[in-house]
Amino acid sequence: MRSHFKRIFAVLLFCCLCALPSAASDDTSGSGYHDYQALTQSLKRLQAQYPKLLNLSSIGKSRQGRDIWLLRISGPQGPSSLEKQALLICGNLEGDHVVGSEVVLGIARDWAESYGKDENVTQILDRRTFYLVPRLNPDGAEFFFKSPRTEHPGNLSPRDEDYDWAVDEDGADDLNGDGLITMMRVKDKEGEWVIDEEDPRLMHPKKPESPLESLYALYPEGKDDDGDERYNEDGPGGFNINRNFPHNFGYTPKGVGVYPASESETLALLKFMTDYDSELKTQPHKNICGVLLFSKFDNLAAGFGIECGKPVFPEVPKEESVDSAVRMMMFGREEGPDPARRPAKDPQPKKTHKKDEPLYKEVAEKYREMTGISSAQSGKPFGSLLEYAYFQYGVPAFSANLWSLRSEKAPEAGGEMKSPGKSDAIPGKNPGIQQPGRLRPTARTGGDSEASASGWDGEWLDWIDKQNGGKGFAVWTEYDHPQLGMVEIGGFQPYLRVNPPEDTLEELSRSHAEFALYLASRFAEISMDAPVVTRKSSRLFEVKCMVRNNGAFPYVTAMGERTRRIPPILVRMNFQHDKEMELFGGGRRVDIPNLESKGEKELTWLVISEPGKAVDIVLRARNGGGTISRKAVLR
Ligand SMILES: [Ca+2]
Ligand SMILES: [Ca+2]
Ligand SMILES: [Ca+2]
Ligand SMILES: [Ca+2]
Repeated sequence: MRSHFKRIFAVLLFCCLCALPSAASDDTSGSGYHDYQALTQSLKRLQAQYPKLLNLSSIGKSRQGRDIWLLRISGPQGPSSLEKQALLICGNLEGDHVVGSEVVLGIARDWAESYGKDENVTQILDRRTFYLVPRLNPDGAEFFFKSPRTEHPGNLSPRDEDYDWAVDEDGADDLNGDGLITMMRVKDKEGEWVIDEEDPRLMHPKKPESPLESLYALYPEGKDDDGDERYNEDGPGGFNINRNFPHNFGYTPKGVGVYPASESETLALLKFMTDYDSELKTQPHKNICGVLLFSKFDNLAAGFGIECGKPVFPEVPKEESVDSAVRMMMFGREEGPDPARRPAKDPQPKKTHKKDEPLYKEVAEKYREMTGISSAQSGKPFGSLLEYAYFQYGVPAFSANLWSLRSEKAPEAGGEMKSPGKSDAIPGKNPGIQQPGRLRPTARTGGDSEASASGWDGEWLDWIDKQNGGKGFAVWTEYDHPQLGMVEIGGFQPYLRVNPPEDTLEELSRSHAEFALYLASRFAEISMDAPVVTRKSSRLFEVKCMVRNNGAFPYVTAMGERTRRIPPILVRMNFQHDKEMELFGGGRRVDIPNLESKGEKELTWLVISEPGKAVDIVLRARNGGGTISRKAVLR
């Protein structure tokens, strides 16, 4: 049967030769990855070059005092940037996901250069405001540019990750001096891993029949600095900002000093989204009608909608902490929770509201079409900005992970790609490297289930060998470890599986700039027709008015209706001569909580008045285009 299936294997859409994500702080080229200084320079230069279009400000400081930059982009035409409906775009929440900030920066550049030249860009920038936060976690991102290289998803708040009362006491060490923090494997009869028979670079979980002499233990590269028999269990920092938002937060009483928005970076963004300005007498950024993120989660190519993961605190119980570090190194992400630690009952919504599903589906389909990215790997989020933005802030929220192995159909022609995936080469249902007894987090859609359930490390090796000139895997080499004896050090190079080669960044930015424009153009557009007045008797007038949503999105998502954060569409009837006029039917103030796309609502009033007097009808739709006033003379 198997041979009848079309062969599926991992293909990277933007594959290029001999490329690795590499750090380039030189900004003159306009490409490559930017460290904090280079990013700051780039943003300032853009602002200086396009002062009418861009405004750069800092929404707060990171733990180490770096500015969290916000770039506001809006065309000078039309209403003020605070009145226009806005899309918030945010990247690099996870410290190691540097690609996110590069794409946000690339989008800003693209629009700045195209405004006034490209009609679509000009038109949408004149109608909308864009808030761009390229790097929400600037401290964590700096690790990408440091040697030795080690993936660091968190920020740099000092934390005791293993509850031994010492803080940041045991970080990784580059023992073999190759500038990379990789893995150590050591023969251990109590180990959980064996070397793959076909490809000795690969490790996979032991089987019941695996001989004891073949077993290995895996550790991240380093020494046990504090003698607690755990390796690199508590390095510098930090907390993953994309786990720190106040929805579906992974709270346990053990999380001393960590609570939703405990981190300054998280709080800076939340404040920006929700703050009240006493001078303006409003929440100035209430005009945010949608959120687009670049993070490790994906609900655009990997599926659609949002399904929350089970919240688990990033720390794990003592006995598991080495495993967890290994898991992070091998899989680049945290694993699912232990069922025993699951909270008993949780009132928070965890799934896309049924009524919002078509919206998510439509956007995801358009994303695939516009970017050419048709599948992605994604775990399920918890405590993420994606969840907060939709489940609490109430706006449509999307996240693209930009770079992961994708399971695509092999091209029919072009022999280069035609090698079988590793899943065929290794016997067993779940080949590759895996946490014993657990499946890797996989994409919910986009790829056949078998490929999704199999270990991806073999696929990554395949990519390295065939598409990346063999670069990206540090070959296992012997090392005499002071505590463990003879070990081998090797494994995937840090960041390889998180950030793409730098020559893909331009195309990623271009396609995502286009997608962001599309997304912003979908927002609700509330309009009000001219009122129709009918004289019912000598002093009785009927006033009718039609309110419409001409946009592609509803005024409020179904989730937004539930959270009630977004104010309803308000319609007020004002008399020009209060003393001589009286409202006989209808309300002085009418609230319209929601209007579907292409939806309409007719409002009717009955007014007792002398003929010739006038009424004003004022509509205010904060998330639908602002204020509209209509006058009607009663005759
Ligand atoms: Ca500690
Ligand atoms: Ca320790
Ligand atoms: Ca090393
Ligand atoms: Ca230790």
